[in-house]
Amino acid sequence: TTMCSNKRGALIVVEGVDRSGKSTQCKKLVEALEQANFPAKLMTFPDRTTLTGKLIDDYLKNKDCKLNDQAIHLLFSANRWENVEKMKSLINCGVTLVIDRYSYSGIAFSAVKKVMNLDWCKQPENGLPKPDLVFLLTISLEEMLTRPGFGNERYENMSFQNNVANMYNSLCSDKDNWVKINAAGSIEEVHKKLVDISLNTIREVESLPLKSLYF
Ligand code: Z5A
Ligand code: MG
Repeated sequence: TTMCSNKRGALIVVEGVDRSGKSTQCKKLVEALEQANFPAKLMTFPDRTTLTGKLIDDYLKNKDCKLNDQAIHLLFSANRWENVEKMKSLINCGVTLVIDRYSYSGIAFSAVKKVMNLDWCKQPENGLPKPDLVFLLTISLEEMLTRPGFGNERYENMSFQNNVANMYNSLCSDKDNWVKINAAGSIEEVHKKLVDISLNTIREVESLPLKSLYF
């Protein structure tokens, strides 16, 4: 039998364009929370290890992949839905989940294609666990260019990333659980901000029920 804490963990999401430092920060945040005696776990979307994740990985790496824009959008969403039970049971057992990309990536990356409208893109995300806190790591395109790691995957080009940055900004406006962080600072500077804000949120939500995302 697993012992379950009576306090729930928080659902914390980190979003931002390519090379804004999401993966670097998520990893450091989990380590810092654990050190502060708050159980924490890293999750990443897309989760390339699952059935849908393998299709997504193939789509991102293989520019000839024949999945159309609607189908890949729904696969990215399904990839989150596949993980819902796991997410909920961890959170309800007191584990804070730090998630590298979530529904907002799903919406932003698909909506900028202009093939499906914004509302259509939001629908499959309705009902997923709602983040208690969303960090939006902001970085200028010039700064982004100075960082290593611009790869050959689909979407890894400047104009697409610029449109995604604008879409994130419109998703972020008037949302009280979003915090914009200037990610041009050093890794440690950004990290310190994320830890402080996360600890506040973890304490704030520990006795509150986990909500569902609704657009
Ligand atoms: N996608 C989608 O379409 N729909 C969805 O539903 C989801 C995703 C979930 C794959 O995502 C693609 O899937 C992505 C969106 C789409 N397409 N794009 N772009 P991914 O997360 O697997 O890949 P990624 O976004 O390209 O992430 P990334 O390149 O891994 O970026 P990052 O995680 O934000 O950055 P990082 O790896 O932490 O850092 C990049 C480099 O910068 C690295 O060398 C660091 O050491 C350095 N770095 C980090 N922070 C700093 C600071 N503060 N100063 C200096 N240097 C730094
Ligand atoms: Mg990453």
